[in-house]
Amino acid sequence: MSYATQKDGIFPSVCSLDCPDQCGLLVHKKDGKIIKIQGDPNHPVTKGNICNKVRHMTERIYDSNRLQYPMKRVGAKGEGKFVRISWEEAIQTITDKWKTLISSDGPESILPYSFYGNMGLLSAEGMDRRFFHRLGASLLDRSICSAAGSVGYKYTMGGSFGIDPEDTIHSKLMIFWGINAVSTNMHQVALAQKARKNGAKIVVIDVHRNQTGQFADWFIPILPGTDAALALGIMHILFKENLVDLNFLENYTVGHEELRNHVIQYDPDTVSNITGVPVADIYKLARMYGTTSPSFIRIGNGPQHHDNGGMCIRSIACLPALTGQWLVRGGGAIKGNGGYLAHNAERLQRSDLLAKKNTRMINMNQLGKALLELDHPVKSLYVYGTNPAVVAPEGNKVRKGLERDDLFVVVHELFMTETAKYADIILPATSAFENTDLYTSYWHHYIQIQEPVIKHYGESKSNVEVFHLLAKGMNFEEACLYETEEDMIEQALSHEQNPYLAEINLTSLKEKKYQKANVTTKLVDNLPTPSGKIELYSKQMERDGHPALPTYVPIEQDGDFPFLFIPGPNHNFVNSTFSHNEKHITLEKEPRLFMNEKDADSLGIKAGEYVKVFNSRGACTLKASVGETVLPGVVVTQGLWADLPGTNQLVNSLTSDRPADMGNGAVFFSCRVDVQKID
Ligand SMILES: Nc1nc2c(c(=O)[nH]1)N[C@H]1C(S)=C(S)[C@@H](COP(=O)(O)OP(=O)(O)OC[C@H]3O[C@@H](n4cnc5c(=O)[nH]c(N)nc54)[C@H](O)[C@@H]3O)O[C@H]1N2
Ligand SMILES: Nc1nc2c(c(=O)[nH]1)N[C@H]1C(S)=C(S)[C@@H](COP(=O)(O)OP(=O)(O)OC[C@H]3O[C@@H](n4cnc5c(=O)[nH]c(N)nc54)[C@H](O)[C@@H]3O)O[C@H]1N2
Ligand code: SF4
Ligand SMILES: [Mo]
Repeated sequence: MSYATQKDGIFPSVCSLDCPDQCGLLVHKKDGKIIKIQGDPNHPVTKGNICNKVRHMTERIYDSNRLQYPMKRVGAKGEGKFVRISWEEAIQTITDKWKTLISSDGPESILPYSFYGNMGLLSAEGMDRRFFHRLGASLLDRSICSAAGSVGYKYTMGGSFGIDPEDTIHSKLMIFWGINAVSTNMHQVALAQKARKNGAKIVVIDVHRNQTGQFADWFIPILPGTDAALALGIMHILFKENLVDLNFLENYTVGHEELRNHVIQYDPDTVSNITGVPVADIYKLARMYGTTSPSFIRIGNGPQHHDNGGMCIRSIACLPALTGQWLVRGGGAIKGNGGYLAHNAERLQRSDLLAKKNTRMINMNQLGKALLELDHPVKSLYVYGTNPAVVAPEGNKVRKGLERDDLFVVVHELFMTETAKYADIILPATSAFENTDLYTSYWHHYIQIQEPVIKHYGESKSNVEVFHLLAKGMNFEEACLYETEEDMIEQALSHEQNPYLAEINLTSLKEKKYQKANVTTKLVDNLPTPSGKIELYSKQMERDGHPALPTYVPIEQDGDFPFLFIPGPNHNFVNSTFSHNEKHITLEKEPRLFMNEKDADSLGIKAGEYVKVFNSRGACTLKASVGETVLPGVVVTQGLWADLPGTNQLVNSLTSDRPADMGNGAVFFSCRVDVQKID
């Protein structure tokens, strides 16, 4: 009997959220309903601990506001007025419209728009890709999250490969660099606590003294967008004071002599002026880094959401090589670890179905532009696993685009999100607990299978199920569009190019639930860079129009507004997920604007007062929190809040859609604003 049909018991599951920790879960059921969710005590990384968000996940699964059946719009776009329809009518309406559009405007007038609201490979990048490849729809460049940093890291290290986080308990120095790990990677913090018991020092480099800053032994505040300069300043001192591992540099890197000469210009005075970090602290940090082993850097997403984000991560990623840390257990860095668990994307996504179709690529960070400014306009948008009206930059432009009368919008969702309110047709989505799917972490080394633990909620359907129906409605005949979840998992796991997956298949996963990538080689013996070595000097970067050596490039001026605005994630939501759930809203209370006392004083703003935050793109209203958690000239807010009645808190009204230096990444944290007291 499947887990879903059993009324009572405890069943294995996986957290589907976009979070590096990807926990193994145990789901407790009574009378067919989930009554409790706990961390799997046997999972080697989860170790029985999960975050508060998911401990309260049952409140979301059974939230009375959850969407239960398909609906069609009866009010104006954005108004949120819908009536119930059948699945037959929904699929018929969508496929009729798409057939008409394909003959009048071509298939590229249809744009799928998705992200990782559910990290399951089948849900997020499986049957959807097959379907839209077959259709010949516009392609989406999914660049909103870590694109710039991933490209930057790849120039140095060849791909998404760092160390095994389980080894970091051996580290003696752990640097959390631009990551709010207490909120966003709690199991790395648990490992840090173990390391600290063994004598490790914890350093946090951030623009905001948030919960992770408070956890640090030493918190180093830095000005936004200047981290590459700090990394280069550390290199300057390491070379000058002979704290580098020449043996390692000779054997495992290219370009260390060029780098040594290049970093002469980044002396501590210069770097201090750029970063706001005092000269003495730059020396202290560099000497600590140069003399402590094993040292580990957990590179976060913050520093790469900037104009210079790719180069910044590329620069930080050079550091462990200078001190030879990649050969020490517990030494090195993690930016991402997705490379170890790379699956067979060709077989899963079937890009061959796209073969002779002449389509185009649209950057998801420029959705507003794509909806308003293209010569050959997008006529239909199919949204799943993301909430662009809240999370995408230039929010006002996005919402204006969504208002277009001639745009046919379908949204597949669990909740009436801000985006769903603009839909012509809304389709109800299952939660991940209702599906079969395959999960690979981008931080730890485990791969996990999810089998349904509860039945479908109302008439909801999974992404895979909806694409089966859409394929049928479009009269597509390819067998791969109708394959089962288990077929797809087998195909994703049969990947001769990835030896680390050798022992892992559908049967073994069904039996064991999670398995570790079988990493048998030393990372630096096996780097997928052009030279096979760590590229301190990168010819590829030169060919791509970047400086070949790590370099500090200032962020753009972005108007005359006095403050740099950092709108990052919060503790109790995951992006905008949970922003519609009462329990999580109560835990988080309301969005605040953290500002320095000096700035607040000069504007006459007192803690607890509401302020207007604005620039040429938009405005929002936030509650001021005054203190020393940010440097003067910097303001920080947390969370992607819903557009709740009586509020004005869509922070992406203020962010720009200009692309970062690499990977078409987003520049959420490189934008300027002004702040005004509200009388
Ligand atoms: N609770 C919770 N967990 C989450 C999420 C969530 O929304 N909430 N989101 C998930 C997702 S999709 C992602 S990508 C990750 C992101 O999680 P993280 O990797 O932690 O990234 P951010 O929180 O975006 O930014 C990290 C930190 O960078 C700081 N920062 C901003 N600019 C700079 C800078 O120029 N230099 C330095 N040194 N620091 C800077 C911010 O103040 C913040 O503390 O978290 C995932 N987990
Ligand atoms: N200002 C600012 N903006 C940001 C960021 C920031 O730090 N600051 N962070 C950026 C980052 S790093 C990211 S990754 C993005 C994330 O942004 P999004 O990808 O939009 O993430 P969520 O807001 O969590 O929205 C995911 C949606 O998917 C839905 N969903 C969940 N499971 C399923 C499913 O199985 N099927 C379907 N059809 N739907 C499902 C959920 O209900 C939810 O509404 O936001 C970006 N935007
Ligand atoms: S959100 Fe992250 S920490 Fe919380 S249960 Fe899911 S994977 Fe674990
Ligand atoms: Mo993300």
